[in-house]
Amino acid sequence: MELTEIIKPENLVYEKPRLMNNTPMHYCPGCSHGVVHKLIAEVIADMGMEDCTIGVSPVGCAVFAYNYLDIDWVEAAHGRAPAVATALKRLNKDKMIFTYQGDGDLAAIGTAETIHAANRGENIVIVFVNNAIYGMTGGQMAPTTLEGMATATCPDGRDIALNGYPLRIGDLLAQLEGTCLVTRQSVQTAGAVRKAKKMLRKAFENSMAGKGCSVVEFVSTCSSGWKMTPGQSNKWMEENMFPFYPLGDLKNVE
Ligand SMILES: Cc1ncc(C[n+]2csc(CCOP(=O)(O)OP(=O)(O)O)c2C)c(N)n1
Ligand SMILES: [Mg+2]
Repeated sequence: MELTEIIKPENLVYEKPRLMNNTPMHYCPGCSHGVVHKLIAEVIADMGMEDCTIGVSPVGCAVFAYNYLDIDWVEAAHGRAPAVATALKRLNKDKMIFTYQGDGDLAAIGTAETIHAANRGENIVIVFVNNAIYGMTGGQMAPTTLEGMATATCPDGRDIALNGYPLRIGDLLAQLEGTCLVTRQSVQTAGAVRKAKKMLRKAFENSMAGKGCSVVEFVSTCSSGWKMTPGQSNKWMEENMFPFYPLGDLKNVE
């Protein structure tokens, strides 16, 4: 768009995505989930796929995702979303299918489902919100919790000797032949949101082009679980999460 077009008043209006309804969100201030929901709503609408997309919602803080976005949804048991999505996509090849999962869901309880769906090259999108913690249940340690990071179940910080190393499951998924795109994004700045949206769209396009499994990881905050203000969380994420979970594409097969 030309600059003269961009600055026209009608193009400067910030609107709520059409697919987001008026149900008040239950997310805490500063939580990344709401922004990720917004991006999904925008991408689906931009692609004109609102009537043929099915989301698979998780157990975790995003359990009510189906209340906020007016598309079709199936609720999966904790960790089982990629298995449910596999069936949905195989039976409905013309539909766009995605899972929406937290790190406890994707990298702990559903590790097997995640790895095997990705390795089978299922034509689905896996949206992975990595806040390094079990948010919904009170901030317990997850496989993704950083070394030294305090949680409800490791108040003195994650101890590698006792709890093992944090898991970069995105890197692991990128090694599998069934994945065509594994990208790590974030939504803490306007620039990050724009980049993330671009990659999310690519993931959805891949799934309709039958290229295999696409994974979009969002390095995220959990102000309540981390016991920080939203501002502090963003800063902490940039200083601590990004060095261990660097943003960018881990795999992007054209
Ligand atoms: C099989 C199973 N194990 C454990 C639980 C309890 N449980 C519900 S949500 C949750 C943690 C969710 O954490 P995560 O997936 O990281 O999502 P977040 O809330 O952080 O977004 C757990 C352990 C469950 N519902 N089912
Ligand atoms: Mg989590």
